Amino acid sequence: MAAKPASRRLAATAQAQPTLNTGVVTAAHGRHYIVELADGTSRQCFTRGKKSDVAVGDGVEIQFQGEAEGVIQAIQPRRNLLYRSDEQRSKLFAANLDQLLLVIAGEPPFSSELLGRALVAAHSVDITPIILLNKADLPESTARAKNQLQALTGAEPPLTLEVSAQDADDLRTRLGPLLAGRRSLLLGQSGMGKSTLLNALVPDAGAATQTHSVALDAGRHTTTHTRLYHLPDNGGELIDSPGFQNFGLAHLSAEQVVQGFPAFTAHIANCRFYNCTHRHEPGCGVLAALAEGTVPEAQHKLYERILLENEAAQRY
Ligand SMILES: Nc1nc2c(ncn2[C@@H]2O[C@H](COP(=O)(O)OP(=O)(O)O)[C@@H](O)[C@H]2O)c(=O)[nH]1
Ligand SMILES: [Mg+2]
Ligand SMILES: [Zn+2]
Repeated sequence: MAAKPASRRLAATAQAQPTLNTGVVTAAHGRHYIVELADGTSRQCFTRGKKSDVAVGDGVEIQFQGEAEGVIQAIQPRRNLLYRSDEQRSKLFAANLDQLLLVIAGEPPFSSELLGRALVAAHSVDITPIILLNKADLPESTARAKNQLQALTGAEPPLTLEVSAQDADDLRTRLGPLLAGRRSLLLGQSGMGKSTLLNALVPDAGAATQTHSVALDAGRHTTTHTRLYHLPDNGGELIDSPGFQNFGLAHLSAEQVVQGFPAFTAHIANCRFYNCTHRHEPGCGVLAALAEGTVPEAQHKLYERILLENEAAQRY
């Protein structure tokens, strides 16, 4: 007869001293998250207060709340974080990435401005970009896209693969080895084919998307939030993200902006002044390379635009 209250007291004590569990954030929508634990189960989690700087890919410490929920108490130190900043507000793309898959296409035409900025964002935090020129089954628009791409990336482009999301077998054969054992983020404007690529590579992604959307109360068919998927057979992790229309880089220091343009690096050694900004200084190695055509004009113009924007932002 006395056993029942005693066991209840024990249970109460165990709940009063909750242990922290670690997991990885696999979806983010507002201040609602899905966190996957080491045993493969997932919990809906939230943060207390106004804190919303948790990104998909973050390692977090959570305190369980009941059977299926949890509170994010801490974010583990990040290897890297990819984000953009538009008018004082940051949008976190994802954390702890091994590579960035930038998806472009000829139809609708991709934006060189947005691709250029995404490349700068990746290089500035040392994340390797790979360009996926999708819809290669459309030869005319693909040829146009290749010319457009070459004007931006010049003589030393990032690894670029022409793919078609419609050919799932070919995709798995060619992309599989690049994705295995790595965490990759699919990034690009809407309409480029990110979700179609994801569905070709992760056959049950459609189902996973629905589960996530329902769990996050985000509506069934929205693609408004970032999600991490596991490729089959431990083939790596793939993160799908919503499209974007701006890619502000106001959070980058002038040094980071320079680091965002690897085509400049070799020429900076030739600059006469140690604090050369590569815009108007005499004896600038980057401007000399620009005049020779070694540094693409489109890149230098983008560099100047980003610096001007960041200088203007700092004045307010
Ligand atoms: N022809 C062709 N169409 C594609 C390909 N990949 C995607 N699409 C189409 O492009 C449109 C946008 O694709 P979606 O995956 O939603 O783009 P997202 O906004 O980047 O996720 C859809 O109508 C797709 O069917 C491709 O490789 N070839
Ligand atoms: Mg999509
Ligand atoms: Zn210079």
